[in-house]
Amino acid sequence: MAKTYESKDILVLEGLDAVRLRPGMYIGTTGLKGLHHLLWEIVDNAIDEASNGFANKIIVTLHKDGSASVEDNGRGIPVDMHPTLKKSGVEVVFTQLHAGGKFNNENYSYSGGLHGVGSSVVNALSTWCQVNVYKEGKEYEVKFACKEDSKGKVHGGIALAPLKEIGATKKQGTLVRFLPDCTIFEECDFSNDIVSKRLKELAFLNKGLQIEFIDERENTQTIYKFDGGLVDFSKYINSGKSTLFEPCFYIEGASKLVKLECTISYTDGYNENIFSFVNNIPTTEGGTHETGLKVALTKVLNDYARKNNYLKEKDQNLLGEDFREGISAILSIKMKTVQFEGQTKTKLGNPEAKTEVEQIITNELSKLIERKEYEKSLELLINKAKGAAKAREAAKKAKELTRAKNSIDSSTLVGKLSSCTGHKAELNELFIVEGDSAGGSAKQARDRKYQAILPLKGKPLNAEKKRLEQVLQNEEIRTIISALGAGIGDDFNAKNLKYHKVIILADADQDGAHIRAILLTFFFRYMRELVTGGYVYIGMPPLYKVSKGNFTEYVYSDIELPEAIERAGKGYTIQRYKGLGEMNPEQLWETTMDPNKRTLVRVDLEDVAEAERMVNILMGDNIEERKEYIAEHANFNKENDFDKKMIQKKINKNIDVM
Ligand code: TSJ
Repeated sequence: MAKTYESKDILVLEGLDAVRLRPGMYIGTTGLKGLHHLLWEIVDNAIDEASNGFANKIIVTLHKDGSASVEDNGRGIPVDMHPTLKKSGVEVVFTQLHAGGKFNNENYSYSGGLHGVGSSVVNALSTWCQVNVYKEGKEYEVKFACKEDSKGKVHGGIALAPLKEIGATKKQGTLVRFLPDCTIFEECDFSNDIVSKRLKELAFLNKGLQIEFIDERENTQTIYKFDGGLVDFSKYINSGKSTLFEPCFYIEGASKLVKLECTISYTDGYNENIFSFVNNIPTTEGGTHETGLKVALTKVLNDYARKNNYLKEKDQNLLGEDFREGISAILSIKMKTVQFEGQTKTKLGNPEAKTEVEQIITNELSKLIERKEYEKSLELLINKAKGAAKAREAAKKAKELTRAKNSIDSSTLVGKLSSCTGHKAELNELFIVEGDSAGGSAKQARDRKYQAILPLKGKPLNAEKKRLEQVLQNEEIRTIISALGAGIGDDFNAKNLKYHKVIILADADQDGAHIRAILLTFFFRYMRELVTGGYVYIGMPPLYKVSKGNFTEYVYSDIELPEAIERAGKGYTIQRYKGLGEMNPEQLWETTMDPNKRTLVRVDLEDVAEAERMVNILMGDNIEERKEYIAEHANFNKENDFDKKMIQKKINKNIDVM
């Protein structure tokens, strides 16, 4: 009797053999991602039950034996007999592969895990799988496992016995537990990090749904439940940033084809952050639904701006990009048949999604912004967009300006530059010098044939935080761009460089380090080839002069001082330089500018990384981190990490002495 059941089943299960034969076709990869796919498939089914209003609680457990289980408090998978297949609904769900070639249709993405692959696929790829259904006072159970046939071939997902009623229960719902087959997956351990992140995201996307995550391996239990849904998600995403206004805009709506939820908020930054989802799946590459949102947003806000006199009759409409500066939006839509496209199949392709989303958001947002409580928010928003438009215009002008030919001679910007007389770029050096007084000394000291001097007044602006447009508006920066003559951004061309050595000369203190870091960050962001091509150098001014009689030695770091003193012997004197400005032109020439004596450290990409870290801390948003950094470094006037590295390079003779 048992034998008949088994053989008949193996016949039916040929479909599941196909899954084991080519798992990649069904779950994309057999790596860590594929492994988690199995779990998401089961979780998705429970989420569906909740979305349909039949469950409000899901428990996901990672067990010590490597298995995972998912339980919901829904209606329970149907247990009655399937009329033609002659088995219970539960068995059908776990043994019948989805018909219709869902996963080999080109229009569908089977890879990348964009939608359910069917619980039968999970079953096929598991060593064992157990399902318990709690329904109408009764508990049912069925177990599946891998089995070897008479020819020694292994089949997966075989029911060890038909679904059985095993007792009475007060519970209601479905529990599925499975152990992924380690002979199929390269990686067999579920990641607490991946699972908790996704479950939290799902809880945000499904307002009010309680998702409990238990990791028995680590003895942890977390409950995710967000009654604010996307609004809570938005707060979470924006935490740590300052927002332009509170609360965010929240839109909910539906059409025949699409159900939609959306939040729109703004930070005081300049980045565009739109997070979108289709059927709870992140669409990182965007797609038609995002386009719909953008079109609607631009239209509604332009209309509002005009109606409320933020835009005068003569003014042009603001552009979409203006309204998206600093935006932080979340769009979640649900629709039946979805087409995913793009490199990672995370881009929605359905054309109707654009028109539907555009329509719903246009209608709902228009209504929303008429409410008095949003008046102030909209004023801030529109003024920000107008600022973006202004910057956009300015950028255009600045770009034209830097593109202008012969800018090095004709531009008034280079007024402060003392250029050199020689015309061989390979030999020419541009010294960017901190402070007018040091700049003055450098001008007197230099060899005017091939050395040009550009004094920097204050700290040039932080290139990391601002928009390109703002960077370009900074006078110091524009002077540098003009002086180098090689353009900026995409237009940069090292062939046009007027100087093949760009030497940053700043004091060996905290301010000097800051200037070095800012300039390096700027070069790296906007003239990358200048750094990668090895054109940028750091000049090393001495910290001390040790002398006795006609013995003189310049010392460049505290570490090297004792040795120099020893060399000088009894009766030495030490002069400590507090800055470049303290040196007379001769000394400056001798110590930092004379190619025969000076030390130049060529900047490499590691230096840039360190510089960026420093700039981020010093000019970033994290006040605590900045305080810590300053307390640690500035108060004692010690070298910072960046300068330490430079000095180490010099000591290691890992330098280019020119
Ligand atoms: F798919 C699955 F088996 F992996 C799975 C399904 C896993 C988990 C954890 C939960 C579920 C699931 C399925 N939860 N709830 C349901 N509901 C149904 O399958 C169901 C129940 C009743 C009716 C009905 O029309 O009465 C219809 C359905 C689809």
